[in-house]
Amino acid sequence: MNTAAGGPDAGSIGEHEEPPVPVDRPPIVVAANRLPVMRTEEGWSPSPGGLVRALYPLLRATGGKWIGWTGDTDDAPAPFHVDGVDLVPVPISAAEVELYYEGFSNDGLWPLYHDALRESTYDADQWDAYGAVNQRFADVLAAESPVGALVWIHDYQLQLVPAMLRAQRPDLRIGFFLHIPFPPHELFSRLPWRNEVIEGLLGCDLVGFQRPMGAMNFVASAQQLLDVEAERSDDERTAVIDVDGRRVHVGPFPISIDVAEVEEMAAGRATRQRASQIRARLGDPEVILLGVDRLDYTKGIGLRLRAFGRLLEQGLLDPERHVMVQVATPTREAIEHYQDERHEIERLVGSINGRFSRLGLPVVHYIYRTIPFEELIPLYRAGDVLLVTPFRDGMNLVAKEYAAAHIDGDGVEVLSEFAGAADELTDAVLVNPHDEQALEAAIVTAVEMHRHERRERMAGLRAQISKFDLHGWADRFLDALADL
Ligand code: GDG
Repeated sequence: MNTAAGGPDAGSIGEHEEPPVPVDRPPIVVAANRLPVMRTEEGWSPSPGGLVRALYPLLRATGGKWIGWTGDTDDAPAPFHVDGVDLVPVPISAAEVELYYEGFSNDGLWPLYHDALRESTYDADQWDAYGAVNQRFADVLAAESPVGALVWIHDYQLQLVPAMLRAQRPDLRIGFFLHIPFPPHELFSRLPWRNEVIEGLLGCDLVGFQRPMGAMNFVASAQQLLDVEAERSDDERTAVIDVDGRRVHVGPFPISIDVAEVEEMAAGRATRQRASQIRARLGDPEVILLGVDRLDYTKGIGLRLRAFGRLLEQGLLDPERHVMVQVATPTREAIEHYQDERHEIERLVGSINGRFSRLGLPVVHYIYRTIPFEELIPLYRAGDVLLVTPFRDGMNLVAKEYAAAHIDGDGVEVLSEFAGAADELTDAVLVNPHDEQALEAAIVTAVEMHRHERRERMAGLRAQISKFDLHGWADRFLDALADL
């Protein structure tokens, strides 16, 4: 997961009322690249992030564990407890961070799984390190998982773990969830180690994806590469694959956010005051257009900046009435594609501001920092139009957080069809961001939308996210795994 799949937000586990955990659940063991803790001056403290908050109560109540890397390469502490949960560190060396994490995972798999938006590096040494780290995770899981446990492995860094674990512990029920898209076979088949990755995932009992399309892409690749039998459901959303007399279930499990938590934060008086203060600081514009993303080339930040610049140029937006705020959180800064993307975005911000800003009043406010979650919520509230324009995105939690924060019932989202969130958030202004004119038109539609329509659409977005929140997502996956 990236930034704990819920972002580097703040707050500690246990502050909110925890949903009841079914008492008859077997122990749950989670494996993810990162452990859900950060080192502070007082010792380890739970990392902020929605996923952690959703899973922690389940682990605590079932006597479960979390297995992952601490983020430090210089030591691997013995297992420890935080907030009543056992945490088991997996050591990763500095050389492995370069090869397994920055290399194979983030410079090989990440671009390939996102429509091959950048060229992937396929390097045998990186692949070997990926295999070695995956084997280490599998060994730790095999040693640490109680008999009959449900093991839930997360994301593209750990795709070989399921088969490696099954080889040692056939008694376990093994589930895997991919937070990013699974590409169509034509792209996936570029991967020199494509068969090994599919074989790794087929070690599962249950493989979950964000969208039905990802699930079906995976099934198609498994059939083409390994000649396995698969039975698809009539609606083509789920399938069962036969592997060595075992049945591997495949389906969509779209992730969500902790809606109640975001609403609670958004409802405070301090948030309201801060939102008005932000608006005043921006020069009291009529419309604040907002983007919040990791600075990743998949997120389409440049696309929306260019569209904003063109609309100013054509006079369809007015720098005195419309301003843009773009929060771009630093990420994977050691990788060249990310350095290039940052330069391009900063060049665009500079050129739009040079052209359209007034003294003391930039037209694009660009923040290249991670800001605290308590600061992000008033920004969401202040934002009149949210721009979510990825070329490809597993889900996009920002699109859901924005709707949850808009307890005032107002606000519009422009949302790329290529984000997983587009399957559910059909009340957003959906757009193909590759189409320059369509993107401009979508922004204008959102900016000019009548209040009545804005409120209607926001009600639709809010109803949708309340139906399926993060706790429901975790329950649905674990129930499906437990029932197999
Ligand atoms: C992967 C998939 C999928 C962002 N900037 C700041 C900040 N954030 C938080 C947001 C949100 C999270 O980070 C980003 O959510 P995304 O959905 O865009 O996630 P990715 O990092 O790309 O992660 C994605 C996700 O996994 C979950 O399955 O949705 O498709 O790529 O929560 O709030 N948080 C704070 N400061 C920031 O500056 N505090």
